Amino acid sequence: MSANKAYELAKEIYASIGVDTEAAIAATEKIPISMHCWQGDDVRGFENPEGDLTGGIQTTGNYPGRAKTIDQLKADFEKAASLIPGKKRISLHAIYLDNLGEKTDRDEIEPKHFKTWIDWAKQNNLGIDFNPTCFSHELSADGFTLSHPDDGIRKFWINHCKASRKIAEYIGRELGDTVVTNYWIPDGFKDIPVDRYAWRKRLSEAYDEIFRDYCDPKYNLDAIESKVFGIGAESATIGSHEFYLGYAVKNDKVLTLDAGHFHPTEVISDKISACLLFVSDILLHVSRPVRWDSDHVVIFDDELKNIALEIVRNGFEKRVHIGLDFFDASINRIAAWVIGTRNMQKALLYAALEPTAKLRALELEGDYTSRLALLEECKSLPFAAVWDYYCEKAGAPLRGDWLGEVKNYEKDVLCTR
Ligand code: RNT
Ligand code: ZN
Repeated sequence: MSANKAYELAKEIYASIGVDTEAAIAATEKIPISMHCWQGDDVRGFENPEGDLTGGIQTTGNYPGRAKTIDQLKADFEKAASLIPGKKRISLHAIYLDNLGEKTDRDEIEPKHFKTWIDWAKQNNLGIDFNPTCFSHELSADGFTLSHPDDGIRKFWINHCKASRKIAEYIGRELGDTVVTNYWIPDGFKDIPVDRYAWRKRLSEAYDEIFRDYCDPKYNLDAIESKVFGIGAESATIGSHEFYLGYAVKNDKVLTLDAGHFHPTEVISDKISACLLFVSDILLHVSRPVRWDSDHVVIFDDELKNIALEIVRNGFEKRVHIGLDFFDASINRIAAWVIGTRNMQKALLYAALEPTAKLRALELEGDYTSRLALLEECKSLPFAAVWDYYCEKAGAPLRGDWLGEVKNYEKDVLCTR
């Protein structure tokens, strides 16, 4: 059934509380979502696809059909993207390189290793974001990279990050777009350290070195990601929130907020407005922590809506770069991408349909009774009708129609791998 009939009624209902559904759709269509490539292959990459995932992060599950080549990953990503409305980018990790048949260590990567990704992104009208990969490598095996006390090892990772930054700038130039490069390192202690300051000082100096050379901000922005703890590094994380917030403010870097990287009762939706008073941009890693940084598929829950509301209410669409970061290997990986990304889109549309001006006025008047009443009434407005119409207009499947396509793809493609 087409979405039109229900949409016409929904449009009237929203208009009666002063919300323009067409404007909400137009605003949502413009916001890009950076889909992480690593959902497609359990964060393995193509440097050594059979190698272990290390660095205190984990994908659990062994659902069949994981992408094992660049072409497979591209095909899977295209499939997923075709089932999602709105503007999309792809976030690539350095380990997704095309090594052109030659063993290439992390400090040797060059723009040429990402040429096929760039060509493909151009064909598919996708933006690209980038990430150096400071894990799943023999030189990160003891849990430290940029803060490592060994000069040689630390230098290796600094060089990897520098090489990544050059690649990102190159990609940005090629696409005529700004790439956001995210630096995340696993460095941390399983047990209680005695000299936290020294490790953090080394990390800070390593970043100074990485960012020393000029890089055109038109083509690359550097983002730094904190964490509360990782598996096997429970007692101290060198790159903590205070570390990165301080570094970003002092050095004008983009601050990355990952939804799974804080204590369980903290939420990143509350941090956006505070951090944006002191940093120019934020990169989000929208994820779903279940009791820990478990990276479950993003669902349409209150926190997701609150993240979107914080962005849209304040007009932060240009300053908050929305990236996804989850990896579930226990369900169909393409479905995971589609569910999580459609939910992010849904949340942005939901936020754009809020009668924010009215709510703000009530708040300023101190009429918190009416604020609560209206906020709760908003939850049962005919949002679904607008969402369906948005999908139809974007040429994306309506409601659950995408699932059949994923199941067919599983049968025809994934199960033959
Ligand atoms: C790890 C961080 C990091 C990674 C990706 C693969 O806890 O969230 O962003 O998930 O870079
Ligand atoms: Zn993350």
